[in-house]
Amino acid sequence: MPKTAFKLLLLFSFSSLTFFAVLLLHLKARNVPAAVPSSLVITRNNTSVNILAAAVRPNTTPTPGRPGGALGPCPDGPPNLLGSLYVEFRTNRTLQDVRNLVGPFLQQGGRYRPSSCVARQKVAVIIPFRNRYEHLTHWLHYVHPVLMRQQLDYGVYVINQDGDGAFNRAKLMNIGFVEALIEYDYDCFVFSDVDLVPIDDRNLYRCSDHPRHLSVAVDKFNFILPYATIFGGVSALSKQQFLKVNGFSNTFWGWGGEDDDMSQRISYRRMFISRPDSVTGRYKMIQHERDSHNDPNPRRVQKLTETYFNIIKDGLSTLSYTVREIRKDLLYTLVTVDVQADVDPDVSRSGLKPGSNSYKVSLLSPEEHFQD
Ligand code: UDH
Ligand code: NGS
Repeated sequence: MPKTAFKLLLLFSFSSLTFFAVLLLHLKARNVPAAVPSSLVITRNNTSVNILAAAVRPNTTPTPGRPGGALGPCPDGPPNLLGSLYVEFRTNRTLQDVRNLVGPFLQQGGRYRPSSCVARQKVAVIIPFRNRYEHLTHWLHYVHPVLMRQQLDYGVYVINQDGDGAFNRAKLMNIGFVEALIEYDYDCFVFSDVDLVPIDDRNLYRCSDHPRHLSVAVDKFNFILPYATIFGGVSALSKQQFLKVNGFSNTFWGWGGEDDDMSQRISYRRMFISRPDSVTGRYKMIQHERDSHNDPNPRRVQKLTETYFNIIKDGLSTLSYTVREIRKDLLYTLVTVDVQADVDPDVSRSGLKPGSNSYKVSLLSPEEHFQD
């Protein structure tokens, strides 16, 4: 081989190697697992709040049940589980029926903790919500007893989007995380659609080493996981895991994609999705038509190509909302919020309705809602 050609080949190999080394270093630098922040400022009611500061929590945190001082920890495997459950939605049960049935075991706000042992985890169950009281009634009827048998120290938070603007499931869940944390020192957050009821109580509403997808086998999908990375429906993240991914994106308006965005956040932060097996992870979904103001977001697929660059720019760290009302029912805490659809440029980009906050249908109480 002539000397010049050899030199050229050497130069080419060297520059290629340098290029790939730099590229690798660059990707690695962007992809380092983020440290969990020690302070996190969000905007709540136009005021900056550091939600990780202990001072945020009132001294009088509700502590339902007997004082836990003398009690031992609950067993890792709750002893009173039933396994497979019978679930039926074709009944005209009312919220009052459910209050009568499970209310005696609960503290105001849908709070519970076992009286015979100290729960292994403090779990906030967060439900993104608007105008689905009938579904909520079924959910409360079936899920409260499951959570009690699972011996959790838990609270149920229904995060109700005020007004008729484009629905934002993910932002409501971020708000639920903050509102629950302001109230009590939760260490695990289960995010659940209101229309999904587990039909096996061995599916523990707890957090594990990695973010957990719980609604693995839904009747609507013939009890088959529709795709490997799905993270929608019901999922659980510990406080640390949720902080590590900066929560959900706030900018998915309308239906679809926000759960896939979270799934990508998890993998970009070097975590995996854990799941129960497909028998334990069975769910029944309450059938329904598409809600108004929750049309598929036409930008959702494009947005998923941007997750990587948006994790730190869009999430808990940029969360801003206004609390309209906090109402304590015996069965749940209802937090009605303005998610500020009218000031988010992503809403108009999506072509969805910014909506108004003067349309107060979502502020109707369940009783009012059921009146003909
Ligand atoms: N949600 C509400 N109110 C709304 C929209 C959504 O409470 O107006 C909440 C609720 O917790 C629900 C979750 O957001 O379970 C997810 O929304 P969804 O149930 O609309 O999403 P899903 O993917 O259904 O289950 C999409 C519409 C399917 C139409 C099928 C027509 N046959
Ligand atoms: C995917 C959506 C997810 C959704 C999943 C299941 O296509 O947000 O379907 O939806 N992703 C995108 O649209 C990018 S379901 O059939 O349960 O309504 O969760």
